[in-house]
Amino acid sequence: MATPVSFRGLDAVRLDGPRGASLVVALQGAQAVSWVPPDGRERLYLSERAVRDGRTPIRGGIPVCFPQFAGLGPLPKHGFLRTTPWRVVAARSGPDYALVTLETTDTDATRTLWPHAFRTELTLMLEADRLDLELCVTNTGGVAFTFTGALHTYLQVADVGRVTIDGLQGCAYRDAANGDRILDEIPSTLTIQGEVDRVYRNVERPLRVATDEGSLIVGSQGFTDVVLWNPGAGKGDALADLPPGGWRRLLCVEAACADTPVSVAAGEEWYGRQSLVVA
Ligand code: TA6
Repeated sequence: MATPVSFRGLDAVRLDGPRGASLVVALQGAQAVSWVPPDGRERLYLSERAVRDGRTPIRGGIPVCFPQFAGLGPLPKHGFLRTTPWRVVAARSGPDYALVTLETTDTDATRTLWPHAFRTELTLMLEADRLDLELCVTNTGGVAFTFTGALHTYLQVADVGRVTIDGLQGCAYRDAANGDRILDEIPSTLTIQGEVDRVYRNVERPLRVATDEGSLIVGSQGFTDVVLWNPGAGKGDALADLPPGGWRRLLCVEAACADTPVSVAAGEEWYGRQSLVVA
């Protein structure tokens, strides 16, 4: 059962899962804005300065970026789905799970920006210590299209400088904070010191994101890339929708198709998934 709620000023639905786990999903963008597993600790960062006007991107949670990742094309940054209203099309639960599916389709406004017919569905499945998000993109038109995109997950951390990330060894990355240089010298355990904005390519293993308070295993399927983003102090404090020092409390670990666009033939579907597991 997905219960309509107002969450910090956002129109949303709430899922109550096993052992007290909960999830809140804003209707704008089908954006998860709160995930609390049974231990009671919020795992998603949502800025207290996030704009809640129904049309500005919401800073935090899990934005759905489509059909363009970041500024990799002529569309608004990260595409238009994160500023689009979605609707709930299914919700159900059992003893071990609760799930909700939201959908949006092309409109006159989206076709003005991007001349394609599509349906996107996001299914969010909550288990006791696990959250899965599955994005399904259907080409409902008569010609193939390509897209880039991401599930732009903002994890909440006590101090980003104390986080370690394992699992990216061997993956080359494009360093967007460093002139888009392609680099491949990656230590087995990564830490975040200063601004980080990297697209790791062809990531096949799940990552372990460890904080002082515990770890998350972050996996994906369908998405080829993993993006790590933290704006650091300079850029973070310049963002109007982040509070001073807010950058310290977030780390984006994104399941993305950024550097290799996805092609979807007429009438076909594409699926991508990100899984977050409390470890
Ligand atoms: O995914 C990383 C990134 O593209 C960064 O370059 C950074 O700008 C971030 O997304 C947030 O973008 P936004 O448009 O939400 O400010």
